[in-house]
Amino acid sequence: MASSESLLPVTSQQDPLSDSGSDSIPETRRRRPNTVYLAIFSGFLLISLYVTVIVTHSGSARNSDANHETSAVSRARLAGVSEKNNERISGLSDDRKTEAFAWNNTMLSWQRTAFHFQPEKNWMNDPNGPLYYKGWYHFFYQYNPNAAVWGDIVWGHAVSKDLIHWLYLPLAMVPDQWYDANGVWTGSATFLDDGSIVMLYTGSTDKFVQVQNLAYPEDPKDPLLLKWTKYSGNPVLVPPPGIGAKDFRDPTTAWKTSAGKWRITIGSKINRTGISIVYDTTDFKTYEQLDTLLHQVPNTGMWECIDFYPVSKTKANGLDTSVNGPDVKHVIKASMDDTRIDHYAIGTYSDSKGTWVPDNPKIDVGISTGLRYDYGKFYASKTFYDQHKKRRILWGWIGESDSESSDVQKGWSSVQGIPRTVVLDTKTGKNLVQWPVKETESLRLTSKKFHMKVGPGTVVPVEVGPAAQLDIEAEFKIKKDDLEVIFGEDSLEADEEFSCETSKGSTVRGALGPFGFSVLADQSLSEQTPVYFYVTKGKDSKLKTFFCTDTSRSTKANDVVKPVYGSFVPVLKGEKLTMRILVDHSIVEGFGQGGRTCITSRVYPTKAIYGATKLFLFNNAIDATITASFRVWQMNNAFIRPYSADDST
Ligand code: DQQ
Repeated sequence: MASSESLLPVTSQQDPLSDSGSDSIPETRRRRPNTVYLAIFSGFLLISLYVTVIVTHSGSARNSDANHETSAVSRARLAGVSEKNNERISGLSDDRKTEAFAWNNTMLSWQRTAFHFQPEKNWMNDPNGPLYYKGWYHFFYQYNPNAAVWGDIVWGHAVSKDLIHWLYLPLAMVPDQWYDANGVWTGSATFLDDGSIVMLYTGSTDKFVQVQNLAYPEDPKDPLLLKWTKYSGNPVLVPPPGIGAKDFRDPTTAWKTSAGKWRITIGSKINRTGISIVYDTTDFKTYEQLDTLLHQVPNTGMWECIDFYPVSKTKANGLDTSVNGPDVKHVIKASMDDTRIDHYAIGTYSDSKGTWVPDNPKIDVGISTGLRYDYGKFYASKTFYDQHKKRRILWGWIGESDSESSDVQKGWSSVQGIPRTVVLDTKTGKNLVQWPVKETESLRLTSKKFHMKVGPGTVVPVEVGPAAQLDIEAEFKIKKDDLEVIFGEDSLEADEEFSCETSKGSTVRGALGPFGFSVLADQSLSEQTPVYFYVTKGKDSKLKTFFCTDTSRSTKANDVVKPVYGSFVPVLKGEKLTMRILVDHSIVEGFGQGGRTCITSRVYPTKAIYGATKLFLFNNAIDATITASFRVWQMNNAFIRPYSADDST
C-alpha cells in the first residue's frame, strides 16, 4: 500500500524523451558570450522591424503583443491543447462585421466579479487538484502570470476556510523542468491511506510531448501546502504506443481497486474516438496500463479533464472517490476538446475489468443529445470529495464570451463558477443535481420577498435597488384554468420541436411560456438577459419543460458571443417550477428544478451597469397567467485578496 514514505525522492531516472537527459532546462540557464548576445539582439531588431512594417501595412496592429488573434494557429493549438480564443465571435454575431465596439474602462471595470473566484489579474483556466487539508480548502488553477491570454501556464494557488472568501498564495508549481518546460498543466490530488497527498499533473515537455508527473507537498505539516516537490523520477508516464504525443493529458484523482491498488484514468483519442486510458499503481511512480479502456465513444474527439467518481443511489451525501458497492452508481465526465462542452453520463463500473458502461447508451459521454453539467459556458471541470463536510464539490472554469482584445484591455480573463455540491438525482435516477455550496448563503445581505401574478405578455420591474449582485430563489405556478384549457384543447398543436438554442430566445411566444426573470437589464430593457422556463405540450399530451438563458440582447457590444443556452429540465408530478439565479456582474448562473439543469452565462452590458442595473419579471406566454413567489437577496462581496501572516490566526 502506498504511503508518503514510499514517495520520497529516489535516484533520478534517464529522461526517455529529452536529448539532454537532465532534470533542468540547461539551455535557458547557461551563460553565453557577449558576442552571441549581440548577434541575437541584432537578429531580433531586424525581425521586429520587419514585423512592424507588415503589421502597420495590414492595419491590424493591436495594443498588446500578447494579442495574436490574427495568427492562423493559436498558441494553445500549437502547444497541443484546446482553442482558447473566442474565434466563433465572427461566426455567431452578425453585427461583428461592423467596427468593433468601443469599450471604455468604466464598462470594463464593472465586469470584474464580486464573489466569484478570479486571480488579481491575467489569464486563468482549469481548476486543478482541489482538496481540503488541515482546515483549509485549497484551490489550484491553470494560470498565466504574464498576460490575460492563455500561455506560460503555471499552477496558481489560493486557500479558503469556506470556499467563498479566498487568499491568494504564491504560485504552487512553475515550468522549471524539461518535463513541464512548456506548461504545468491540469492535474488532480489523491489522499493516501495515511492522509498524505500526492498530486499528478500533465507536463508539456520541452518538445511539447504530454507526460504525467508526480509532485507532493514539501512539508506535510504546513496547512497552506506552500511548497511542492516534483518527484526526481518524473515523468512517471509517457504517451503509450498508439497515442499521439499531444493527446495524453489530465490525470484524475486515484481510486482504490478491490485488490488494494490505486487506479487512475487519463484522457486521449484514437482518430475521432474519445478514450479513457486506465492505469494501476501502488506507489504512483510505476504504472501498469490495463488492456481495456475505462470507456470510449466514437466521434467525440479528444477527451480532456476526465473525472470519474461514485454517487449514492439512496443518500444525499457525497462519496469518497474509492467508494463502491450496490448502492453506488459511477459518473464519467469528459471535457470535449472539439466542442468545449463538459458531458457526463451515469453508469456501472466494473472493478475487476476496469471498465464502465453507461445506463443509457443513447446518452453516452459526449453524445450531443447527452447530459451536460451546464448548458452555458462551463468547461474543464473537476470534482473533489470534501471529507470535512462529506460532500462532493464541483468546480468549473467559466471562460469569457468577449474578444481576446477586450480581455487584454481589462487585464484579466475567466472566473471560476461558484463551487457546487453534486449528487445523483435520487428522484429521477437519471441525472445529477448541482447546487451552490451552502456557504454561498453567507453572502446574502438584505432580502425582499415578492408574490406576483403576471398575465400574458407582461414585464414587471422588481424593485430591489441595484441589481448587479443578487441571489434569487423563485417558484412559479401556471394558473390551473389556463393549464386545463391547454391540456384539454385538442386543436393546440404539440410543440415538440422547441429548443432553447434555436427557438428565437425569450421573444418567442408560446401558450405556456417563456416566463422568468430578465437580469442585468437597464430601465428601458435595451439590454437584458432573460433566464426562463418554457413549457410545451408534447405529442403524448404531456407537458415538457425547458430551462433557458437568452444572452442575445445582453449587450450593445458586437464583439461578444451571445447565444441562447438551455435544455429540457425534468419536472416530476406534483413539483412546482423552481429556479435559482446568481448574478454577479458579468456572470449569471441559473439552476432549474433544484439544479437538474444548470446554465452559466457570461454577459457584458454597456448600459445596465453600476446603479443602472435592474431586475424584471416577465411572462411572454400567449395564454397563461403565472404566479411567481420569490425572494431576492443583495449579495455581499467576497474577500478575495493576497494572504498575509495575520491570516494564519
Ligand atoms: N487545459 C490544460 C490542459 C487541459 C486543458 C492546459 C483543458 O491540461 O487539457 O492549460 O482546458
